[in-house]
Amino acid sequence: MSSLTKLKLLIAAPRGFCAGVDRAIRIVELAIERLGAPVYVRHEIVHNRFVVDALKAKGAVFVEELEDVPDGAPVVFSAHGVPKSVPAEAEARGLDYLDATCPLVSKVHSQAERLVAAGRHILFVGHRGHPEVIGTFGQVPKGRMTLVETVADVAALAPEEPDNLAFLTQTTLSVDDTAEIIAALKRRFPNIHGPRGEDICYATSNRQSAVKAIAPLCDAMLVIGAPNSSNSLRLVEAAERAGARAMLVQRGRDVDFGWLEGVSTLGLTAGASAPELLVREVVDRLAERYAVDEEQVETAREQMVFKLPRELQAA
Ligand code: 0CM
Ligand code: SF4
Repeated sequence: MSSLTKLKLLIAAPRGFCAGVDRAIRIVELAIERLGAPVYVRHEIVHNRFVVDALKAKGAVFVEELEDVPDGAPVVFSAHGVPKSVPAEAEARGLDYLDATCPLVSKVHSQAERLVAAGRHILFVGHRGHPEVIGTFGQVPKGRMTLVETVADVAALAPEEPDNLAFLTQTTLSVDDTAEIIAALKRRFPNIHGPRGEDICYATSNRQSAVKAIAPLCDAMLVIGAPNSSNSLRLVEAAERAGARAMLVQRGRDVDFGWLEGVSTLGLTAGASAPELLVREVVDRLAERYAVDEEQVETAREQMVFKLPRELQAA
């Protein structure tokens, strides 16, 4: 008989890769197949080191700026999107580029352009410094968009034309925090124009809902994801707010058995950029110390698939 302590493991579904991540990785793989290595990628294609390392092994070279791409080399832009200046510079240099921006991020880009063309000033709800925020700000001329990170920021706004505002949001925010910020915006600026809800994507909101369903049943929760992955960090917060201790881990060896002391029911999920093989790795690591009883808790089914860019569709 096994002497291992029992551990009930509730695994969230949906978890892990979303349609935008699948598409972005496929774009890099196909570019390497079609054009040959090396294919340059501007910024981590998605925020996950294991995805990045796997693509490096296939011939991708990751750089932060376009100026680090040599003349004549093909380049892919990451799923998070880029300011308009980036494809413009690539064109000016005659670089062959592919855009792996998630279509749900591109949708926000076009809304931003349209709103500014209609003369509105945009209040953009997002996290300062995140590449998606930098990319979306880069769709419109300087001064036409203002960042709002918190409810307190809303109170401090002093727009020139308070009746001519619109709001948009980053795709990977906390559903609950964003609802509060939008409510504050609508209270202060009753004529503000905005999307029906917000621009948080289906994958972000489904993964948060799954965590909220599981966390109250758990003593603790592990979220697989990278420290620079916004959607993964939001899952840690969602679990904590739902009453579970929560921790972000990048892979199996990050599991801290000391931290798990006294835990009899553990929740497990993965951010939109974390591959499923890491979920298996974490479960295997847990099985070194516990008699793990796995159960999948499904709160939604996802069937979203995004088309590849036209240049790659024939492949
Ligand atoms: O935006 P975030 O930091 O969550 O990016 P990610 O690469 O972890 O997840 C997928 C995406 C996008 C856009
Ligand atoms: Fe697109 Fe959402 Fe996935 Fe980001 S998390 S790549 S916005 S589907």
